[in-house]
Amino acid sequence: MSKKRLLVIPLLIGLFFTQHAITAQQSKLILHCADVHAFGYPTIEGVLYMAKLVKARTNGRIEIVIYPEGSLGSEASVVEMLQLGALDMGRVSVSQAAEVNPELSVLILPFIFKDETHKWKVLEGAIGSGLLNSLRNYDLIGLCFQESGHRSFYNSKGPIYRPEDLRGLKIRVQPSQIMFQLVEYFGASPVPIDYNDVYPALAAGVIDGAENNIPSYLTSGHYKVAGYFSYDKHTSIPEIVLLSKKTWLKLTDLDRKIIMAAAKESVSYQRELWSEFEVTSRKKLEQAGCKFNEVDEEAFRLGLKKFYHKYAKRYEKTISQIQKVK
Ligand code: BDP
Repeated sequence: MSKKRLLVIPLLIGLFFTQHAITAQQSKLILHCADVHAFGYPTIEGVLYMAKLVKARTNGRIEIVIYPEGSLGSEASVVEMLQLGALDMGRVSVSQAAEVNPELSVLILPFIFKDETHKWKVLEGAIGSGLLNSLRNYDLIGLCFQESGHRSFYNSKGPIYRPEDLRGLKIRVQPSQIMFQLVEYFGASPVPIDYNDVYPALAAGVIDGAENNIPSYLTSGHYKVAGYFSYDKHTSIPEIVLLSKKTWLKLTDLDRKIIMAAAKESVSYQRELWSEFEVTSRKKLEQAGCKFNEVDEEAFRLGLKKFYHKYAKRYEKTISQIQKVK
């Protein structure tokens, strides 16, 4: 072998390994994901479950890193960052995704679902997947829905039994058009505030109450400053896990399939976790001295036809499809 060849071969081998190392490094991907809740809350735990599946199925090549407790900003700004491609993933309330794609508003409407079984038939059936897909037109990829129970009113003044009892109360709402209209329709004064700013507003008496599910009422600490929880269950807004379309377009077909499948598989785990968390949260709240009361549900449902007529007429077709799901 000539001297020249002897030099070239190790050079080529060296080049091969450097190239290989660069490619391996390049294909390592970290997906940054935002959530307003803390670790341990079922939304985050659902995404962590998904992350574990993705990591295992890509041999550690794709990792999902979560930024909890609203550290990346409000849910509205998270959705905007996802649309711009400044963030890869976010878990938000459907009400915030509906702000960019109003078609999702059907999932927010009061008493739209008969019960949890009906809700999940809708979410995991043609209507739910149609709504997830519709987000592509808004630069978002809908990966899956998550459970979030029912939302009810709570406040610092006293128990609510009928909508009339809400009159004169300043109630925080999510920055969402439908939620604003709904709470106003029930007779309260709606005040849109970002989730992580609600506690100080309640503590300072700027607002009298808010509305949310039992786990959020506990983990946000709102119960400490608004001790009356009235179980009216006026909406059952699901959570949603979103990916930026800009990130999606950079993925290979195989990676897209892995991520989609992991998201879908994480749902039953998240739902189970949710049921347990809801029960333990209520126990803790009762021990802390919170006053829970049942309401006159008929009084809350009464007149909703008018609400649907006034604010949801454009979704009539989907609403009737939802009602037909058995
Ligand atoms: C919680 C949802 C969270 C919302 C929050 C809110 O998990 O995504 O941001 O309600 O009311 O139940 O803003």
